[in-house]
Amino acid sequence: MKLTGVELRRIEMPLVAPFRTSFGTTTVREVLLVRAVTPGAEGWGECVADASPLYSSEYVDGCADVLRRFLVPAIAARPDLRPDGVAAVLAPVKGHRMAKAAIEAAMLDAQLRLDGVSLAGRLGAVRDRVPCGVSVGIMDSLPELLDAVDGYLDEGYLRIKLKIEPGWDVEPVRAVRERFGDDVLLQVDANAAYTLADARQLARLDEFDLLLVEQPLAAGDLRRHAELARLIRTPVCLDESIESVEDAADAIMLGACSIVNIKPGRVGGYLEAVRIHELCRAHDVPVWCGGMLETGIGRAANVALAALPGFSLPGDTSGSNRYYAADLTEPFVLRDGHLDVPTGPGLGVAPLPHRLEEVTVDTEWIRF
Ligand code: OSB
Ligand code: MG
Repeated sequence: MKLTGVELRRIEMPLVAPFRTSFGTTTVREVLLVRAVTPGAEGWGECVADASPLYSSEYVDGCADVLRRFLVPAIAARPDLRPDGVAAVLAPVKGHRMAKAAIEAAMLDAQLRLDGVSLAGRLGAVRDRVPCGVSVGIMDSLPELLDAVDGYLDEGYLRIKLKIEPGWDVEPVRAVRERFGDDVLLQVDANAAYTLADARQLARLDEFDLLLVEQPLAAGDLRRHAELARLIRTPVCLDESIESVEDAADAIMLGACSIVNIKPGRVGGYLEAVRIHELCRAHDVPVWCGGMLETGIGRAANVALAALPGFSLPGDTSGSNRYYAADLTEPFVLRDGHLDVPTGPGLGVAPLPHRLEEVTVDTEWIRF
């Protein structure tokens, strides 16, 4: 494809409420957007890295730096490169998957707009709407948590995920079960806050019939996840541990997980995400689409991915209003617990120009 240049744009999006996990609290989402410009169309990619390297080693300034110095120049040197060749051209640069995913997504969006094809169609979607869950942060008290969950269930969310950490695990799960009953689809996410020495504490969650426990142990620790999976009844799901299709294959073989959270940014892009989906499907391992507090740009692509056949569990693909009073795009609105999959070319959505202006803090144009 003929790129005339790439824009790196920094925006700041205030969340409707602080989001607390075992690794930190986010109140303003600092997002790096990548815009790929061709003579006939432009495409957008949202980099999911956070401002600080706490969820993973990547962070916004680091992503902008590696894009500017290494990734964008490597792409500029290959004038006829198509989106499905991006990963191979960027492979000599080690790691930096979130940065790679963002430029690949922007090029995919531009190419698909030129071709008049939706991202959902390109990836192999089989549904026109996807069932949605919501990720509920750690709160200061149980009453606050119950209020938040009550509100989300009222809105129609089909599955609740509670963030947990040592000291905030069995009690919040028990409180939600007692108040809302056993029929609520409920799962927890520890973001690697436990060690294998906590196996007995994690086994106390067994009685609550959770769908899964997400990433209880450290990202690099597949072996201990496999041990833990034998010590508890709740199915283990991996998030941070899975950065590639090879990681997913290893985790499945070792018995380190029986469910996979697929986040396109974490694994280096939507095309790698599809490969992980295919591998898991071949092994009867359910997958679901994770989230990183995306704006409408990243959300549109996640919803397209979540419409693939192996995504058999509700994802962290919540409506725009769960995150932002005003989204960057036309808002995604929950209807009957589902979000519609965009049907237009590429992402099917684009930033609203006035909104984009309001939230932009920096832009940088790299001419090819
Ligand atoms: O671990 O899934 C996670 C948000 C930021 C970083 C990591 C995670 C999350 C979430 C929220 O759980 C998912 C979402 O609603 O976007
Ligand atoms: Mg997670």
